[in-house]
Amino acid sequence: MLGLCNSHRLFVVTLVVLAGIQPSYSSPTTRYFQFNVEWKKVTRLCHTKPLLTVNGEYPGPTVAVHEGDNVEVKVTNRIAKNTTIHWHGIRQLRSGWADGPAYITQCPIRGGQSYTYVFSVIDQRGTLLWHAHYGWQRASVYGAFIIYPRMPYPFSAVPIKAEVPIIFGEWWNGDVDAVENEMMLYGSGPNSSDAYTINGLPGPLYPCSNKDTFIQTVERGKTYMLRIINAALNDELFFAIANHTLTVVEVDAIYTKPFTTTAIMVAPGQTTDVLITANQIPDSSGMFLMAATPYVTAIFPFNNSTTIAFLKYKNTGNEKFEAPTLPRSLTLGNLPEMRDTAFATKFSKKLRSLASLEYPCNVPKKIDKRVITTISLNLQDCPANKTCKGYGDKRFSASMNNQSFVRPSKSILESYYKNLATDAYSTDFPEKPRNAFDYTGVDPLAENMNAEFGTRILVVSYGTSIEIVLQGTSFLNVENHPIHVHGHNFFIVGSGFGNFNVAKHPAKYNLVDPPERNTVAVPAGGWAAIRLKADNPGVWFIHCHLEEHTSWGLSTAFIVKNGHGHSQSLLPPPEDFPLC
Ligand SMILES: *[C@@H]1O[C@H](CO)[C@@H](O)[C@H](O)[C@H]1NC(C)=O
Ligand SMILES: *[C@@H]1O[C@H](CO)[C@@H](O)[C@H](O)[C@H]1NC(C)=O
Ligand SMILES: *[C@@H]1O[C@H](CO)[C@@H](O)[C@H](O)[C@H]1NC(C)=O
Ligand SMILES: *[C@@H]1O[C@H](CO)[C@@H](O)[C@H](O)[C@H]1NC(C)=O
Ligand SMILES: *[C@@H]1O[C@H](CO)[C@@H](O)[C@H](O)[C@H]1NC(C)=O
Ligand SMILES: *[C@@H]1O[C@H](CO)[C@@H](O)[C@H](O)[C@H]1NC(C)=O
Ligand SMILES: *[C@@H]1O[C@H](CO)[C@@H](O)[C@H](O)[C@H]1NC(C)=O
Ligand SMILES: [Cu+2]
Repeated sequence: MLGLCNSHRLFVVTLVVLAGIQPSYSSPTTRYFQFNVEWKKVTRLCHTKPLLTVNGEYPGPTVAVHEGDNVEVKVTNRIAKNTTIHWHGIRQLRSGWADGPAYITQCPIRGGQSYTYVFSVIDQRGTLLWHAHYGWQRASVYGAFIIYPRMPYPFSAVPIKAEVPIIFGEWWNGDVDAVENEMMLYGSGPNSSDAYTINGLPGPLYPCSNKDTFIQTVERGKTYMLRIINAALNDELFFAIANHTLTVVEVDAIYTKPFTTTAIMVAPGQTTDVLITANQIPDSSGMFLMAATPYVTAIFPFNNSTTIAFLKYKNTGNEKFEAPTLPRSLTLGNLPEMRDTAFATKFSKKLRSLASLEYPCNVPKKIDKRVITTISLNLQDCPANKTCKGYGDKRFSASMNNQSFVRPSKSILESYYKNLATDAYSTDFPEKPRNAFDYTGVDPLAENMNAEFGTRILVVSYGTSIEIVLQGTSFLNVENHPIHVHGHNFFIVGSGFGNFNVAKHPAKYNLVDPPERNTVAVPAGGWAAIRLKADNPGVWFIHCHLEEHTSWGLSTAFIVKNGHGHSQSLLPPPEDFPLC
């Protein structure tokens, strides 16, 4: 329960205007965007610093397109560092060159250079995000990617008054690159952020932050759609609105069976569209709190704070935003406690694909291949002559099937496409753990927790129906890992706590209406089974969307080979494709 006392005064100066885009149905068209990656001085919590932005905006510009559109985004790098941009959740059918992860599908765009990402948005609709995919740049380089449907929404009988992006992020007072460099140098846990943000604004619960508060005005009786995006770097988040329920209608740009809830859990890389109806009677402030706070399973230090924003009812007698006083009674009973795994589990179990005639659930009922992989934290012996600042003066790392992934110095997609002889990667990623053990039951610190370094990836032929079982471990600590797959959506057919059991669990899978997503929050100390049809030729990154875990090596990739049909092969690379 979060209480606010009288002394919190609110001065609204910074208002991020993101709303106001209304759907309209048009024929497919080509939409052009110019993204300049550049520094911009930004102040939050009374700290002014040069922040990495797109077009000087924080969060970055909203990319809004219609289902079926062709998209061209010219990214011009105006900084001295390398960069890339990823269109998170966009399928990139046959256009893997435009996916974005550095050294997986492309070499970076160097300072002064440009690269135009060209792709089509095919059979997808809803809310996604875009973000930088180079180092920790996505800490501030992110924005909403909205795909308006060609058909009316399947869920709402009542008109939607407005659609409002609600983007969560994290703010560091210091230099984020330095935080990343420090942790990579010493193998330590990274410094946590100084604030969580809603649309780039921390809200009044942080020092020197009253004026940086997001306020959404609503009209009583009207229904709104919140397009909620978790772009935070390292934190899963709970979100709730005081005295209002949320009706979930879509996740990761896939319609769901609508259901009502008091709060949601959204992991980095995930999106959730909810409907809210302004059906409450506000007090004299006219305000209701919206809040996001971390869902924590880590033992690492984290910032246990809460970012808040407001719903402001119109025509309630308090129209002046200069200095409304928050009443003593303003409370947020809906927000779960930070360690409420029971809530997170209950919430994720409610998610179901819509599975209607118009929007069928094409979950593979039979599979050609099952891959079982651990997703694990690790503790690496300290190399000679190095200073290590992880637990026990060792280095923290992370792995899949005991491989801590090392990115090659040239993009895997380019090497693969050009058939370059390379020892930079190999295609023998183990399809099950080499040494079976009690994954979630081992004493976290008694074991040899070293991983091995490597760049082994998977290869499958076009059209393969594959199941991947993501098995958490108790090395160091059980943690919830949001695993993101590029180039494909997948179906979460099963999940649970403890160890996956091939003799027991597949019989209980949901093969009727499992949720379809691009990022799955694998239960802390448990497993999740995902199924996908590998129908997109290219090279696709699979990784934890907690950036600290990806930096430590919790990733791999898979190659989908060309099929034999005429539209089953990867298109050639664009002319301005960045080379190393
Ligand atoms: C991380 O936090 C520690 C302790 O507060 C501080 O000494 C250090 O300078 C920070 N590092 C970076 C890169 O901000
Ligand atoms: C965490 O949040 C609090 C606000 O509750 C803030 O004062 C503090 O500086 C934040 N940062 C860290 C690293 O704890
Ligand atoms: C909102 O809900 C809280 C309980 O969580 C209640 O005490 C309060 O009176 C409600 N406020 C309004 C304006 O309905
Ligand atoms: C957050 O952590 C600080 C320092 O450990 C503690 O004093 C405070 O009570 C915590 N707040 C919450 C909401 O847990
Ligand atoms: C440590 O580094 C020094 C200087 O680079 C080198 O002479 C020495 O052999 C190294 N020691 C080990 C154990 O690698
Ligand atoms: C992982 O690899 C390391 C390094 O080769 C090895 O020491 C360790 O035993 C392996 N662990 C498991 C669980 O396979
Ligand atoms: C940018 O990337 C290229 C290609 O990998 C690399 O050679 C170069 O050193 C990088 N530049 C910077 C400033 O990191
Ligand atoms: Cu993780």
